[in-house]
Amino acid sequence: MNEKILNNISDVLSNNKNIILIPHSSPDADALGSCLGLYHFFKGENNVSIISPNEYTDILNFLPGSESVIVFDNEKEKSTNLLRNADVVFTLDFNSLSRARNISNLISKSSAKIIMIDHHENPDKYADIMISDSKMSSTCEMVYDFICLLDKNKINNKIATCLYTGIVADTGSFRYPSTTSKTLKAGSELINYGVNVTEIFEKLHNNFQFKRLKLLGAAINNFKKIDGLPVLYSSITDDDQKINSFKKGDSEGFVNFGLSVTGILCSVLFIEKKDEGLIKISFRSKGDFKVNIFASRYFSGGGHEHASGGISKLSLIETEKKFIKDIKDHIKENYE
Ligand SMILES: [Mn+2]
Repeated sequence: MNEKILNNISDVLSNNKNIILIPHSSPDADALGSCLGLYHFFKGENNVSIISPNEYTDILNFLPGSESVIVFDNEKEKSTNLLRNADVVFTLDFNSLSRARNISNLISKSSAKIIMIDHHENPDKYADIMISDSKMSSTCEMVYDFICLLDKNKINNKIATCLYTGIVADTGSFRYPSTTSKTLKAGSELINYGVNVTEIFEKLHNNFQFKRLKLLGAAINNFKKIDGLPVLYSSITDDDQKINSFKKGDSEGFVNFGLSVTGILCSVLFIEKKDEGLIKISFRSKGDFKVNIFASRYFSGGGHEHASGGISKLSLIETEKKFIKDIKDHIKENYE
């Protein structure tokens, strides 16, 4: 972060401001962790609120302060008023206003200064102050650096717990290629504030209902291989979800199992959403295979090089057919 940004930020963030923190829709641990980290940092000297565009998985309810998160879908009037009176809006862990769904209009109309902190590629230029670096492991690592610059002395156990959780979630516990020595150093420094490493691991990974295990079974059973390509794909049908009482976040991480197979470089999961009339798609990859390019070209999506999302409005069967053709074309064009 250069000095000019820091000066601008010090101007914007003098005390007693109305600050709103916004994660992307269906926030994950990194999005919510970065909001909550900043929430605890600013609280006391400012009026600060977190507004999530929609509901999120209750797995994240262990994060300190999560009870104060306002869900826009449930409290539209309150959220709108808060945004109307905001001096500063942080958008965290997303690169395009559309990822804030129904809030995006309110953000673009707002007279507040907008500060983006994010690690996704190709960010839109909607923010007054843009702190964007796609080489960073997580938004939480960036928020850690940001807080260290502003006032490291204010870091406490709550802030450290929120930021550490986002970092471990986005790096697969410090294993993904985005993990750098700086990431590990941030993790190491955060642990010094008394972060309970084991408890966070248990809450994130060993905290599910039995039905979610059965849903995972269905997803694993549905994996198929495309002949001659290092690609696996699976699907979760609407019925699979009904039988197993699907809740938001339940399928998180399922797609990664495809990458556990020797030689597989790309794994894809289709999730049928009959009520929304679409298929949600998760793409994961390793090595040179960049799924964000594929996702944006063929499935109106995007994200990180090795972890992206997309959608399809075709039926599940048609989507799978289209995918098989598209991925063959794409690999032929780019990798052969
Ligand atoms: Mn992230």
